[in-house]
Amino acid sequence: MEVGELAARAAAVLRKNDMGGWTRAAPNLYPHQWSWDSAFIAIGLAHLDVGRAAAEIRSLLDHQWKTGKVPHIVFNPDAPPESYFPGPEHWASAADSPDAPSSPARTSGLCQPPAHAIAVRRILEVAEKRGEGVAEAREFLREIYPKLLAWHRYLATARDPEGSGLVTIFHPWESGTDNSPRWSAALERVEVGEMPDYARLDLNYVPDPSERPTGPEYDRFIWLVEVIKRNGCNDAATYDASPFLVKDVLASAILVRANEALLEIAEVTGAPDGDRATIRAWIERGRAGLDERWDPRLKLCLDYDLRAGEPLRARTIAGFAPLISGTERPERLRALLDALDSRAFAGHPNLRWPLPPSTSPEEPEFHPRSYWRGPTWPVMNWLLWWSLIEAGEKERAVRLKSQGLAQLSDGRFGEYYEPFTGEPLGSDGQSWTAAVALDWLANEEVSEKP
Ligand code: 9WN
Repeated sequence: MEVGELAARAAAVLRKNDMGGWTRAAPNLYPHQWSWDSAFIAIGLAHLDVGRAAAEIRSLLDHQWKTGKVPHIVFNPDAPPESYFPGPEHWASAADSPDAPSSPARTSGLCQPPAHAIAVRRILEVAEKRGEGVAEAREFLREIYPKLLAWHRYLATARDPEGSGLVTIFHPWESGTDNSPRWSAALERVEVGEMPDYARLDLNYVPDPSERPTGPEYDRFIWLVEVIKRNGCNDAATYDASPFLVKDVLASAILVRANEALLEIAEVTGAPDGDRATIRAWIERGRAGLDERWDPRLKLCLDYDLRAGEPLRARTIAGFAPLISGTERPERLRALLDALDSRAFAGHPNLRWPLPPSTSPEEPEFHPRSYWRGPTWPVMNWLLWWSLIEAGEKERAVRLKSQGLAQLSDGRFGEYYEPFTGEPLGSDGQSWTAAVALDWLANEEVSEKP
């Protein structure tokens, strides 16, 4: 498909999923607003309408918790109860928490990787590049800065009481890579207790169950929600009680870059020097924390299970965390690029396009159709493309982008793709897939009005 047509189709996906100031993650499978999806969606929207891109982040942050937490889902009050599980009824206790937001729409009690400051800075960058909406974007940065600062402070404190620089998560959903083998060993240690029966709804929309997490995985997901609810969605109590307590290197790497973006936002908005010193310290601590989780044999970074006191050894896309955070060690960058090119990832000879699968095809738990266990995710390709540019690896970045666009050239904007056949899987018309396509295409000097 010609690039102008692809951009027009991507814009149409975002228009169709626009619920009036916020965007559902997918037309049927995900009828609510998801946290990190919104960040990528805002990046795509910036090319169509700066005000609308700002509204996407604003509407999410309107539901920020009093602790600073940005919820992983803001529920659509108009979505029928049978559309998504666990929905607002299941999360009713989150609304009862003294920390919950006073906004009328309900939220989940979890959070997701903090890509939002990266998106906010990009809204200004795109406005400046296009010479449109610059004043509006700057005004938005001023408005949103305190909320972003509170969000990052929450992650640096409530989610890192050890001061390790790494984000702790209480649930695989908080990683955004739900059924990844990253979490297998930690999840196996979780014993599912007594809980009410539940009915999954995701398989109503994705008829091939092999594309979604399994029943035993879902039991653990729902049990961990139960534990968090029984602890009143209180961070300290959940920290003590949750059988799943891990340091997430991907979220931590995104936080490092988000803090860099926040530092620039602080400059633009003239924030106090004290804030800037705090943010700089968070960046330093984040990079140091990731250094500690480096595995020289795998040439990847590994998550860490706080309950078992051991690293979680799985070769997944999250292992590229130091590439995403940026590293001051040239030899580490070299090792990461070697790992990326190797047959364990984008160099595997049977791939439809040389794009890194979410889990290495050489990993025993690899499954080419199963969600985060193998399929290629366009949003991850975007993150790696952007990280390669930040690392000064322009040629590689250009190659990755052109392969990433080739993958999307059928205009279906799948949620994820079978890495060997290129078949789109999960939901079609996935908002963040369309959004990253728009950002890539805009870098090809193509833009579309909504
Ligand atoms: C649970 C919305 C979200 C993404 C996640 C992805 C998937 C939800 C689900 O969809 O997770 O949060 O029900 O499977 O794993 O990354 O944010 O697109």
